[in-house]
Amino acid sequence: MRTDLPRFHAAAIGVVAVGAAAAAGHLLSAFLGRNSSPVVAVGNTVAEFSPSWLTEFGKDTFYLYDKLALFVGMGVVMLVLAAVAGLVSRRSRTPGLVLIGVFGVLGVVAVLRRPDLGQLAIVAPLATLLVGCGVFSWLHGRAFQEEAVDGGLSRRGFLIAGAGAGVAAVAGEVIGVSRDAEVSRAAVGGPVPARPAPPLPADADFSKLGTPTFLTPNADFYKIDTTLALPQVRAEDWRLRVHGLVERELTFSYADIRDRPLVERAVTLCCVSNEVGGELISTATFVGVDLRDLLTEAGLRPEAEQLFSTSSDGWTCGTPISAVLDPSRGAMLALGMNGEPLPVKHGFPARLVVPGLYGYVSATKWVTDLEVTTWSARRAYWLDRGWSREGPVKTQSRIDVPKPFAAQAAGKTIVAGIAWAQHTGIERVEVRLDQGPWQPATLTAEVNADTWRMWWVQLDVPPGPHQVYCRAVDRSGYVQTEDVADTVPDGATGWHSISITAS
Ligand SMILES: Nc1nc2c(c(=O)[nH]1)N[C@H]1C(S)=C(S)[C@@H](COP(=O)(O)O)O[C@H]1N2
Ligand SMILES: [Mo]
Repeated sequence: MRTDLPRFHAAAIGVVAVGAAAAAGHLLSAFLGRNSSPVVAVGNTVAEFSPSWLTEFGKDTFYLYDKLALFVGMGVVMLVLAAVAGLVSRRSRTPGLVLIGVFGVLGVVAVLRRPDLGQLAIVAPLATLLVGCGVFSWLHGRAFQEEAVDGGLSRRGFLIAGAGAGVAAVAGEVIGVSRDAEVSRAAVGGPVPARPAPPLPADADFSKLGTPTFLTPNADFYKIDTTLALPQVRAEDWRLRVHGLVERELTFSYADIRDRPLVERAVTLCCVSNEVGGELISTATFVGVDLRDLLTEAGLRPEAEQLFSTSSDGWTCGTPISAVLDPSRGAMLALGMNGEPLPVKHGFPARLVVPGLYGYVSATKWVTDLEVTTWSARRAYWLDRGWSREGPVKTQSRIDVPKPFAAQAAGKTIVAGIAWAQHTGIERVEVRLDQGPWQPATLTAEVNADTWRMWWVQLDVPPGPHQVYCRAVDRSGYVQTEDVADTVPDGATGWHSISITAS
């Protein structure tokens, strides 16, 4: 009779046990809050503690798939560690149990660190810990019995544990996604503005020429955030606390905000990570209340410098109080977007929108806490990762038509695109063929200074290869600079240009 397990068999026991453990936690997280899934919580913690060079590398290398890359990387590490737990247990189950116990405790700690979970959430990683140790012990025991009988693999045990894990993981994903915030979102209905935005002029875009539509459909609106699993905040559970350098602390429920007279404004949001010519810009009508009113009701103290906002998942953002109070800017606490409640991925139940500032210093999604404070007292999330404290949106323009490297017929050619200078407004856009003169483009009607404008121009293009450039001039008289700046620390600059070949 053998006294130790074959290597492959031992490793497989570790892998199946850890897989079943992770799946069990994931299934429970569907009921306890998505972020209580130990795998998600460990991923969040890894992302949080990663040095900024690593997260920047991840973003540069994997672009919008950096989170997927993180999960795949975690999966590989888990697989290896699980196999190791099996391999060190070829004789006795104790070493593997200890290792799995240690992973389990790390999962518990990662979930405990989440700021957005109730106390019950601890059940998910505890289940992971128990299932991991239990399945490991069980498979290990069976393996020894069966080894004694025929020296073969414990196929039935693997089948049961493996199938159970698969079903639990898929069910956890499906149930988790379908519950929570989506249900609540469907129940609240679209917030109705007492002061709707003025109707859009008929010529608000040149989408027939290939520019974006003036309003970006919610499904196409660019999305940027640090979360791995979308925060699931139900409107009925949501509270907004206003505190810090104020005369009186205030707390609002969803109904408190929704029942106030709501205002609707069209605003173009833009990400500081948007490269010249990039796609991280979109426009929507937002419905909400003036942030200024909430702060005024709380009574601002004169030392106030920064509105420090926190989301349900612990992301933080610092906005200058001056921008929040500026009546011409219309900073909002928004509940609605393009006639619907905010989509979950855009911050349901509530987010901040402050026209003229990049999202990372203004647009907190799933916002639950507003602290009025000073710059020195609080440092927001991206500040310690190389981005600057203030982020006014830089005046920019982009060519959308023709597409780069398009083969063109020589002769009259339509060039069209977008330009933006939120809070200042676009004065004009100019387009240049190679080193020729700048030619003024035709602009769409201005909806308001906080939204993008579309433009088009007709160029006479001789045969051969060409470069087409555009630049915007804003209402302050500023001419968009040719100087190229990286997105870090406060937004890219430079002219967008495309190569075309006419024949
Ligand atoms: N809670 C939370 N809010 C957030 C972020 C985040 O990571 N977490 N990212 C900000 C950034 S960098 C941008 S550009 C905008 C993007 O908003 P959108 O995803 O609705 O387009 O959200 C902002 N609000
Ligand atoms: Mo951003």
